[in-house]
Amino acid sequence: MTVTANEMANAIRALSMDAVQQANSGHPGMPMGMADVATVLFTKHMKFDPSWPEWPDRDRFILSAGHGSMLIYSLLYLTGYDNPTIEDIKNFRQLHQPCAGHPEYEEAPGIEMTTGPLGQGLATSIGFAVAERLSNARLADLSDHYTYVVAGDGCLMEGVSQEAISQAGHLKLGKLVVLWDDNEICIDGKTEMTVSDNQLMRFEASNWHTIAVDGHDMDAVNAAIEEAKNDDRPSLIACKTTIGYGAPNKGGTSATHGAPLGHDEIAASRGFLNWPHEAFFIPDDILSAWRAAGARGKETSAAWKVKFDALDDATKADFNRRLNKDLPADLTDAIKQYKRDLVAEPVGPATRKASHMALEVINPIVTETIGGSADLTGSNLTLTKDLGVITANDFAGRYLYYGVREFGMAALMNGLALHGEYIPYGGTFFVFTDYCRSAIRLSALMKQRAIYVMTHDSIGLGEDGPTHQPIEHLASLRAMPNVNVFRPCDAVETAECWLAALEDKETPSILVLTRQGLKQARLENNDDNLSAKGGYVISKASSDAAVTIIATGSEVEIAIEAQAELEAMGTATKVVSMPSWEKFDAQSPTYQEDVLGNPQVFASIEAGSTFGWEKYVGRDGVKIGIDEFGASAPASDLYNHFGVTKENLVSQIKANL
Ligand SMILES: Cc1ncc(C[n+]2csc(CCOP(=O)(O)OP(=O)(O)O)c2C)c(N)n1
Ligand SMILES: [Mg+2]
Repeated sequence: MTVTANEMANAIRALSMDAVQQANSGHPGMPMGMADVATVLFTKHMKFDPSWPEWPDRDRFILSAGHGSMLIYSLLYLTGYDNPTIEDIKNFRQLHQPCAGHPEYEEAPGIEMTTGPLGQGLATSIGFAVAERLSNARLADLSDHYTYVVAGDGCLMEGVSQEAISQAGHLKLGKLVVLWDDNEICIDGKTEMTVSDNQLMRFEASNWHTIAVDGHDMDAVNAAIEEAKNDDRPSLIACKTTIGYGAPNKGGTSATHGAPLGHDEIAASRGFLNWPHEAFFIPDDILSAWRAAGARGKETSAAWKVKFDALDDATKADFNRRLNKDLPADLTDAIKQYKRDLVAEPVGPATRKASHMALEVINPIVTETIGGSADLTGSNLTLTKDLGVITANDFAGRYLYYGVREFGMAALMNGLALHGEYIPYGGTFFVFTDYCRSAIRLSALMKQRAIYVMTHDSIGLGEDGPTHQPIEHLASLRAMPNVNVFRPCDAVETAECWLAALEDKETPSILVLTRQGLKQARLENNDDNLSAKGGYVISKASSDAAVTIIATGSEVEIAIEAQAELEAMGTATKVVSMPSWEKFDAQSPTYQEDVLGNPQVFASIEAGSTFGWEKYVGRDGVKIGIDEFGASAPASDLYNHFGVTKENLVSQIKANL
């Protein structure tokens, strides 16, 4: 007897309800409801090869409704990926096991990104779809794949979905297909309690193609996906489903959303679905049918490999270099030369301008950078000469105007990075990292090299006032694991921080840059990347230092002025520039002690929250900073008002000596 598509879908349902029951936690409703849609997608449309999960031209599958993780684990197991195994599925949600509560990037190939924060999978999928077009514009023969997304009601309610939908429609991302699990259920109950949007009209208003189908009618789903693939706009397929389909009593209710069905309901479901098999057992014929579906892509992937192998050696080497996240060999020397030039002829630009100058060196060499800004290009200074602009009709360029969509930008950047060949950087005002924050957190969690160019970094921006003046942002971002926060003090350090950010393959970086001009502090050449060490002595003491002042960014200048005054009074003082806490903390204890010394008084100065500086200056140290909101006034008045001055620094140090 031949296996039916229904039986194949029921294999997903059974694995999902059994794994959640065994873990005694998890979300059976979504995978049971979407099992039919997923079966059609994976047996008839998805282009993938479980024996070569990294195949660059594979279709990407993003489970934006990440709580339904058992859907993707079931699909990967059934279609024949090495991981997860059935044993892994039995260990769903256990310590050190790949089948984590929500899908986690790198836990198993086939999981293209970490999902769970609703809406963000959808927003990041836009980045995957843009990356596909970029690659297509560069090597047309080698990039021609779809990005499929499963999104729930929650994903569509999240604000970031609007930013993403709007940008995707504008860029005419025709190879993006979103399958919406239109089950009318969320956790608190029916969606009618909270939302009355006409979703199809919402998407249509943003230039999407939309279709509505019965998500349990596999022929209709198949036809809809076919139609979506052939439309040159991004497509939304509203799949009307029953959450927990197969559970005869709990199905259709939020009871199936996030809790085990219970033994009685599982037994009833086995009856309802005509699935008499014991837990975790998939009959051979059904498993074989799934494995055959998984093997569909083998020939296509082999044909792709033939095309790739036929490329010239230089093109192949460059492609592989990008995928390995290696940088072009000549970058380091170019930055060294640029630093020598700066030292030979010192300049005093704002560090945002210094970042632009560094990018003029970097972008012609590192041709995989994709720049952009959330409508602040002229302020963030992210656009360099040689970057063409990316538009709906031309993806040959390297600069994306993100519009005023900070969260969407950061999520999209993650998609560009995850796709494999690109290094995204994007700018906004530093104060609006708050808008990007959840996506920065995913960059860090997924170890993605996304570079955030955050300008207007303090009260130094002046008259725009407290809404635009970051205070707590440095401290709050330093608290986030696996993020480099770089706050360079001049053009030399800015170039060094850019290089360090690019070299860190598994860590996102935030470049925190000034609006106002800064005197060049680095006046002696050093070919080493001192900023990459996080902190170093930028101005030595005349003898054994009685005072160590640690400063970052715009306050290094003030620290050096204070040093001159203290030295003039006979107090040996050194200044440590510390552009990155994270990098400094990663150095050896000997290096750290050497830099900080053993003075009578430690002092820190930074135009932001003093929170955390006691780590370096101790509880009795001097901490100059700002622990309240800023104000609207010229920058120099603000520095005086908040006491971020040489005078205050010197007098507090003297009081502590
Ligand atoms: C940003 C965010 N907010 C809240 C949650 C918690 N949460 C997980 S699932 C869910 C409800 C989602 O409803 P829906 O997308 O319709 O999923 P379904 O119940 O249909 O499976 C919520 C609120 C989350 N994961 N992410
Ligand atoms: Mg729902």
